[in-house]
Amino acid sequence: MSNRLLFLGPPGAGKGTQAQLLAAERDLLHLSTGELLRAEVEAGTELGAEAQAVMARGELVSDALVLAIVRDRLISHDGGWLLDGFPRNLAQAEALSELLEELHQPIECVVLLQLDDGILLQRLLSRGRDDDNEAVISNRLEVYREQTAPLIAFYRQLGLIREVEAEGSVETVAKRVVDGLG
Ligand code: B4P
Repeated sequence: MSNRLLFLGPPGAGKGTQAQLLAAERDLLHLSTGELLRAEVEAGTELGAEAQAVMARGELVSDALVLAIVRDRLISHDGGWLLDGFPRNLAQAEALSELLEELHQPIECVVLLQLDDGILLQRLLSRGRDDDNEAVISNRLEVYREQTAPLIAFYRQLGLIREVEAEGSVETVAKRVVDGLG
């Protein structure tokens, strides 16, 4: 059973939704960089102020900032984990590999959620978070294609990718995720 997992996929594919379910079922630490950044914004910290404007444009927050957050959480945690929305570019993926080598905790599986742009757009528009308007979503999709999608080849080459079709109900997708993990 895989206890060290990444969830990868475009914005709105349901990474957060599925990661939360699986983490609860397997008692894993669920680390969502998006959630952690939104919590910093909410708490009005200096870090949150820095992240807020970047997130509102649909761009990626600085690697150094996100890495510091993840590093802190992983170093102080004993047990399995599930990373959701991180890494989001090659620099983050390489930094994560170094950190995990240091911790002797290699990734066991990368779940890739795949979904058509049309459905992504519908899901995000109906969620209606601050960064869920059409212009910002289209920028987030572009950032995904340019910066995050290259991670698919990066992890495929390591034999870690499990592709999951993310269309259908939350329960249907959850079952596919579990089946994909074997
Ligand atoms: P995230 O918080 O990661 O959000 P997301 O990619 O937009 O959504 P996700 O795929 O998790 O979809 P969800 O389950 O919520 O990122 C937000 C921002 O934070 C980024 O743009 C960036 O600025 C910043 N950020 C985060 N991580 C970063 C990093 N590592 N480096 C730099 N910047 C970073 O689902 C979406 C909606 O669909 C929900 O309303 C949900 O209820 C619904 N849904 C889910 N599954 C469904 C299903 N099967 N059927 C119908 N609806 C479904």
